[in-house]
Amino acid sequence: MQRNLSEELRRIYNCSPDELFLHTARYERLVTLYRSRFSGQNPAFIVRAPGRVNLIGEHTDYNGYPVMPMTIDRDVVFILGPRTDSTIDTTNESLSFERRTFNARLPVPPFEQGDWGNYVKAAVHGILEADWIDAKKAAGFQAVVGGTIPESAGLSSSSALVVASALAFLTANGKEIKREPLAELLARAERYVGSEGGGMDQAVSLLAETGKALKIDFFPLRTQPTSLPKNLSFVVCNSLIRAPKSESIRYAYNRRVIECRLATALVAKAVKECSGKDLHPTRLADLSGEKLGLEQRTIDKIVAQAIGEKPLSLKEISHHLGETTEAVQKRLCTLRDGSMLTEPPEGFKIWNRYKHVVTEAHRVELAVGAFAAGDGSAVGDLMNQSHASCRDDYEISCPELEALVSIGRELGALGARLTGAGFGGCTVNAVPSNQVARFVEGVTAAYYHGYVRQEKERRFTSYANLHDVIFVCRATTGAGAWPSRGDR
Ligand code: NG1
Repeated sequence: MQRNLSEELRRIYNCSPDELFLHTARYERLVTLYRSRFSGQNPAFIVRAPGRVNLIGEHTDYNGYPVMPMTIDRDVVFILGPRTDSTIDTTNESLSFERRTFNARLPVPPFEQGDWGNYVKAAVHGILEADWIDAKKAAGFQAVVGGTIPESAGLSSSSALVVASALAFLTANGKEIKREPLAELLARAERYVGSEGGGMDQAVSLLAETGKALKIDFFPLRTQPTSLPKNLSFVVCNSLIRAPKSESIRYAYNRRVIECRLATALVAKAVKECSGKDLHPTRLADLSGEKLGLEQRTIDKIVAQAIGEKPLSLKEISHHLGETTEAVQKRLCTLRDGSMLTEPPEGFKIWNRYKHVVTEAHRVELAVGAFAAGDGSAVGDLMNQSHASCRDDYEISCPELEALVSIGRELGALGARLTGAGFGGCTVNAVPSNQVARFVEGVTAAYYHGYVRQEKERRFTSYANLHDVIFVCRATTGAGAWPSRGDR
């Protein structure tokens, strides 16, 4: 009995016997919790979805350009049983998340903004809307949910919750869906919570392979497992600045999505005026040098000449596009919930966002080569360039991330950069494996025991265990579901 669970976990985490012991104890604790919260019943299934760290390719996914993340050994786990009615009843291991119950029937109205239950609803709503499960007959499920991915830290805890919820709902209904279409559906489904995210997180959580990074291309989704350079480790350091996608950060994230949409329209117009090509792009990658049969440099020059490098007001953008401001707002600035993104007072920074996306996409392609060649120092250089572009052109860094990146480089990281959406969250550092212990010690002294204690007026999140804020990434398998019968 015990062997079944441990064997499954050994396959997933590919870890030492000591760590396996801890993983097994965690799952057993969740199973016990299930029994105590659901009047002694035994669970039928276990579902697990990992978080991720993005190595390179930031804010490229929603533009149709590639990314290169890897999973981490932190995840969301559901211990569940199907129900005979349509109720979905989820209770969290952590008491800071209240129990959430709803009906697996359309429509699925959201809980209040920011509620954790909305990520469960996002998955269920997406699957029902796609008609993958008959909305009139869908069975609900009851589950205990446990998570070890730091929240609001750019490590994709929200998407792991969406992926796990989807697998729980599908499993409870005896339904299997291929990974690629599921990842594509869940990328759209997660927008239910109000941010206009891309598809990286759901794809890597579902399609990752043990010990490998995953190069992901979009529209259509394609993945390529990529070996990591030998003797190179990736260390995540949490800045302890929370970056939740609510309020100001959601605006900042959505603003960049809209700036890229505006850039797409402006670039298409500029290329048309120059070459006569009538283009109907959906996203920036539809206008890449490769797609247009032109040198990227040529396109960049056309764009710079046509729109300039300064921020543009909505009025100026409308003028370039030959449309009224109302028409541009409606066509390009409308968010999923139907609201309009308000114009930033300093204007839309079209050129800078465009420049970041195009150069970052190129860096991902170069990184594929550097990974294949096992060239750690080339990987590090590309990560450093990526960080500079994220900071200067995409403007998603903050003083704490800057401090942490500098500390990382001073302590021997070949590359150090912010990872994920930015505005706080984590850095990822490429460190020679034989220097990891020294690196972790150094960052702990300089950042967690130094910077964080000195900068008292900043709002750092507290932590119980240093291993949760600075750790080496270990790529686990992608998400999965399995029967828990043998684990009773
Ligand atoms: P995180 O770091 O999980 O907030 C977000 C988006 C990704 C991607 C990155 C930036 C969601 C669910 N995820 O990730 O798709 O755009 O930012 O590269 O919105």
